[in-house]
Amino acid sequence: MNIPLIESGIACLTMPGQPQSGDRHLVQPYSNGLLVAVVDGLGHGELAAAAADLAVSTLIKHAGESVIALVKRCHIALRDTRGVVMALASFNELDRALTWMGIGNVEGLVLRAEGSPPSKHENLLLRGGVVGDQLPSLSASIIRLMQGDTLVFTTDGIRGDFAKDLSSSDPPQMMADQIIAKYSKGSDDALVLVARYLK
Ligand SMILES: [Mn+2]
Repeated sequence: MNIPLIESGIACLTMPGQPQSGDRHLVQPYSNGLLVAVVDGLGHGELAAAAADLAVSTLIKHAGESVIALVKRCHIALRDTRGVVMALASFNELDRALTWMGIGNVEGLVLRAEGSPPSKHENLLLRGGVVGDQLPSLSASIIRLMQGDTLVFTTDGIRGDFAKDLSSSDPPQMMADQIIAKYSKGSDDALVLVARYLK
């Protein structure tokens, strides 16, 4: 039987008083890999959501390209919008590796499957900027993956200290639900994406 590349979990909250969230996520397979991302449209409500939707559709269309190429494509596509911040990760099955990068106010880590609690983790390299407005110089990092390693991406509606609570033995959806329940600020849209490498 064909084992999927990842098991994912997603949880989100809309800022109180707003008709819709400006936070989006995507999980998009491509040949020999899979792209995941969280996108936060600047501000709140409809215009934020429109910018985030355009970023997501651009990423889906070109999912197999490098994360640097993807950010550049989004930057061009989003010029007439408010812009977004985003975290991107591309799982490459042939290399058993993850290439990732973050632009602006997002958080990301990979929780290692091995080792006794507290599990070790690697932090996403973040650069300041806004996709669609002001891009930093782009550089991605690559890390090798072991079966059970778990990627966590959050938007800035989640407090940054969630890492201390994570257990790599919890199912991804449970992890996402627990992070949003315990660490959402309540003053912004919030989104958590968890992706566990299964191969
Ligand atoms: Mn936000």
